[in-house]
Amino acid sequence: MHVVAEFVKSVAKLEQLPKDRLPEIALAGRSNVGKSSLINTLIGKRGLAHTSNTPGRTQALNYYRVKPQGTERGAFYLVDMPGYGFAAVSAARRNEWAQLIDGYLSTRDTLQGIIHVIDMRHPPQPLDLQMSEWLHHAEANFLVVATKADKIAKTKVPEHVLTVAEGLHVDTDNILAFSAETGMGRDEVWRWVLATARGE
Ligand SMILES: Nc1nc2c(ncn2[C@@H]2O[C@H](COP(=O)(O)OP(=O)(O)OP(=O)(O)O)[C@@H](O)[C@H]2O)c(=O)[nH]1
Ligand SMILES: [Mg+2]
Repeated sequence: MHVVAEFVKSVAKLEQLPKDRLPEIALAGRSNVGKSSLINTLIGKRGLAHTSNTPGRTQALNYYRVKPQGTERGAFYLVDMPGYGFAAVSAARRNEWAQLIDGYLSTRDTLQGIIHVIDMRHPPQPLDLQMSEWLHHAEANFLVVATKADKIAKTKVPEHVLTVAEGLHVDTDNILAFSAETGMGRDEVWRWVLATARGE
């Protein structure tokens, strides 16, 4: 898929959200799991979304406008969010992020879908389950992306995906194995993103 993508803006307060009503797909997940890397892999531009070894890199809702080329498909936004569960930022800052994310997820009417990103090396933790239960409760359209597949043996990937599914109480049909390093799962995530952006 050839797309043109650009960083549009960084939103720290709900009043700053774009008003053009393009469809949006947001990335949620624990800090450092690879949300920003997933955006870069999808777009095929390494430095587009800022990534880091240090958790807490993404500090606001970062808007990327994506326009598929050579088709009638319309533009949409990928929205990179700060990660949850990062202990090293101050309680006040954590609270600010939580309010921004909660407010965004529960009120944004142009939000078409949410990608819940999980590091497949580790079984889901309580905050991950909490996010998953929130998605179910809100009847949100979501996809779980279990990433960093390159960090474990290929033959073990299905086992890890199953552990993630059980830990999040989701069906394995709603999970894709992914790697920002090898590009594993990229096409499948793209298919979901494009269909979701069209409201399918
Ligand atoms: N091996 C491997 N490393 C990855 C993968 N995805 C991300 N990483 C690494 O994991 C670290 C965190 O990635 P980010 O994309 O910054 O994570 P994030 O979820 O955006 O983190 P916050 O913005 O802090 O919430 C970086 O060092 C990435 O290079 C992957 O699929 N495989
Ligand atoms: Mg990030």
